[in-house]
Amino acid sequence: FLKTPQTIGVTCVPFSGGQPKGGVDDGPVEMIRFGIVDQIEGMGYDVSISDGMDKYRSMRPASDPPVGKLKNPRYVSLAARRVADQVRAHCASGSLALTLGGDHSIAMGTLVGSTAVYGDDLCVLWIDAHADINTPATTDSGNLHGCPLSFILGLCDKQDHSADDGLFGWIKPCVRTDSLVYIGLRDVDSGEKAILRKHGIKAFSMHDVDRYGIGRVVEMALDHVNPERTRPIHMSFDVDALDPSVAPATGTPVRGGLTFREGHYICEAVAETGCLVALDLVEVNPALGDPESLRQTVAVGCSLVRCSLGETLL
Ligand code: EXY
Ligand code: MN
Ligand code: MN
Ligand code: MN
Repeated sequence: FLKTPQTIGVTCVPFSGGQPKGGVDDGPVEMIRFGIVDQIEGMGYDVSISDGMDKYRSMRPASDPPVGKLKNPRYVSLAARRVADQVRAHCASGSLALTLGGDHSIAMGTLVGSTAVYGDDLCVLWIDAHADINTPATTDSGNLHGCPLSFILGLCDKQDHSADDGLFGWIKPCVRTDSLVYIGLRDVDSGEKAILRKHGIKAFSMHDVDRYGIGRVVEMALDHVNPERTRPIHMSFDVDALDPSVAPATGTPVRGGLTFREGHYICEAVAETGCLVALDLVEVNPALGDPESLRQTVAVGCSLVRCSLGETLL
């Protein structure tokens, strides 16, 4: 694959169906309003933007009763499928696919899209307070933003989520468990811990960040999934990986998170590999908190994106 693409393909996904709080669907428009597109162009990239971002809202089915415990299953499936098409198109044209969420359930789509082009050469960095690997059987909340990885890795029982004539049947397992690594975890459900253990999935929690420092953690994470730094990287960055003092406007904040610098360091180190082909920035919820919390969270989201695309301090 071509290292460091010169074109960025942006997909805005105003979607909140993977969790119960309104407002996360306004994440993309706030980041656009803050100037993320101009900022990226200012760095010398060509930017193309997927059309029809308004369509995501109007895709909500009139009736969408739960399937098992899963909430809004049809809406999540429809939206993620559209995300997959848009991300696939950007990757296929050689662009780096930048997806602005929206809640993290949309990563079902971004990963189907990126792996459709890069296959299982692709590796995944998941930066999050949460593991987002509940299956339809293990989820307590039924919120699909806590589940995207179980679909992508193929860990769900077929009956669980295909009950309603294969609602998520379009998601074929497309990432191997040893091609995924986490950084930032600190709120993992017991069922998720069992899944991580069973499949030997590599995860660096905040405990590891405390012990080794972020520099070593990122190096170890990359060594695990990308030892030669030759595999394309998809980074899915949930803004709640950051400490709530840094990114307060998000739906499921958990204290004890990454500092401002630790978050940015991850992005800078990934940019240095030259291997980034897809980036998700999700869970910015402008409706939560006061105007200053909103401004701070949107600003940090935009600066994480810029650093991932190569902005440096000097
Ligand atoms: N593990 C919890 C659940 O499944 O409901 C919380 C998930 C929060 C997911 C956020 C987006 O990263
Ligand atoms: Mn997440
Ligand atoms: Mn999270
Ligand atoms: Mn499945």
